[in-house]
Amino acid sequence: MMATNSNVANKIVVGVVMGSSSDWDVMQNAVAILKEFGIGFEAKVVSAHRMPDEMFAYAETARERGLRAIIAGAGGAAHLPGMIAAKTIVPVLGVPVPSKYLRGEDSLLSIVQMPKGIPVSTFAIGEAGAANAALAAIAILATTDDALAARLIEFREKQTQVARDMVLPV
Ligand code: RP5
Repeated sequence: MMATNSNVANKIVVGVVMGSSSDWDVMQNAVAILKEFGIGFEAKVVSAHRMPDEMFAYAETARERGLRAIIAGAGGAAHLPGMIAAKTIVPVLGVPVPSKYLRGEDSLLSIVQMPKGIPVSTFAIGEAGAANAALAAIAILATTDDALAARLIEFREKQTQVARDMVLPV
């Protein structure tokens, strides 16, 4: 699905950041959706506690560099999405990455419980959350891009048809 007649293909409009390369197994599900829709994106490791200066620089320059949404995944004490959101008004979509000991419930609560004033849109733990964060970023872009909106509608219609065609073994 290429982004013809769309203004989102030729420039980087979505940032995908994660706290570690170990988050990639989950976060690649966001990247796969962005690629499917032909969205210009960048993906990189930006660790909140190991690279705090780079994290601030990334967030502070996001808007002027043309980012329209930032998908941020992290696990454990997952402060990356909230800290990025604190430094930019670009919408931040947080993905809780499953953790070793608490299965990502720590990540989810860390990301979702933002105090009033700095929002982080928070998605499901793991692969579904990463994919849905990308679809939400696309929905944001589609508010000002009719060609992209048409492709998102087509994507939904295909899903609907798959569900209609489901057959149970009874
Ligand atoms: C967080 O710590 C990362 O987002 C990752 O989910 C978790 C573990 O990181 P590694 O020890 O695998 O680098 O910062």
